[in-house]
Amino acid sequence: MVPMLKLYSGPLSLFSRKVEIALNEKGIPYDREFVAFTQERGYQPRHPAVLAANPKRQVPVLVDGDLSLFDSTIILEYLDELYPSPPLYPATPQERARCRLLELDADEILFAPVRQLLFRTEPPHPDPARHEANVLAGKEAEKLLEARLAELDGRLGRQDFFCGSLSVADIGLFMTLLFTQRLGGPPLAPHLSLAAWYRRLLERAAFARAAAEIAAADRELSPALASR
Ligand SMILES: N[C@@H](CCC(=O)N[C@@H](CS)C(=O)NCC(=O)O)C(=O)O
Repeated sequence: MVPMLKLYSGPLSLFSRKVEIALNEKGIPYDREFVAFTQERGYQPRHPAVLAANPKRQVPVLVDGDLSLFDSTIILEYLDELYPSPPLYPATPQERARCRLLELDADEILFAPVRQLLFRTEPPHPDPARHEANVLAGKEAEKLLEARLAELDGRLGRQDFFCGSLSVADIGLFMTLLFTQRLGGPPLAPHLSLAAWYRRLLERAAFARAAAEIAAADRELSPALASR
C-alpha cells in the first residue's frame, strides 16, 4: 500500500494553507497534523517532526515516505510533478517563469508589508512606545498595500487567473490577500478585477475551506482581531 502523504500544517499558517489548497485542488489524499500555535507563544514549543525535517523550523513540512520536504514553493513543485493533473503551472518555460515570479511576489514582496500588520492579532505590546511604533508601521504598510492592490488589479485586467488557468500564482496571491483582509488592511472592493477574482476563487471548495478554517481559527486563537 502506498503510504499517505503527511502534512504538518498550522491553523493560522499562510504557507501551509497554500499547500492544503494545492492538495485539495488536485484531490490528493493526505493526513494533516496541526502543530501547536498560540498568539502569545507563536510556534513554541516546536513540533519534533518539524525540527527533524526543516532546519528553518517552520511549517509547512510534507512527508512522503522517506522524503521530507519543507517550504511551500518546493512542496507545490513536488506535488505538481507527482500529480500533474490538473496542472498548477503554465505550459511554456517563459509562462512558468512569470508564474513562479508572481508566487515569489506573493510570498515575499507582497507579504513584507502584510507582516507589518501581524501584530494586530497579538496581545498589545506591554511597552506603549513599542505598541505605538507597531501601529505607525502598520499605517505605512497599508499605504504600500493600497498601491500594490491597484497594481495587481491592473495586471490581472480581464483575465480569469493571473497565469492563464489556475496556478500557484493564484494560490499564493489569494493567501497573502486573505491575510491582508483578515488583518484589517485596505479592502479589495475598489479594485474591481482583483475583487472579482478573489470572489471567484472563494467559490472553489479548496479556497473556501482554507478561508473558513482560518476564520474559525481566528475566532478561537485571535481575540485581539475581534476587538479591533
Ligand atoms: N518560505 C516558507 C515560509 C514558511 C513560514 O514562514 N512558516 C511560518 C508559518 S506560516 C512559520 O513556521 N513560522 C515560524 C517561524 O518562522 O519561526 C514557505 O513558503 O514555506
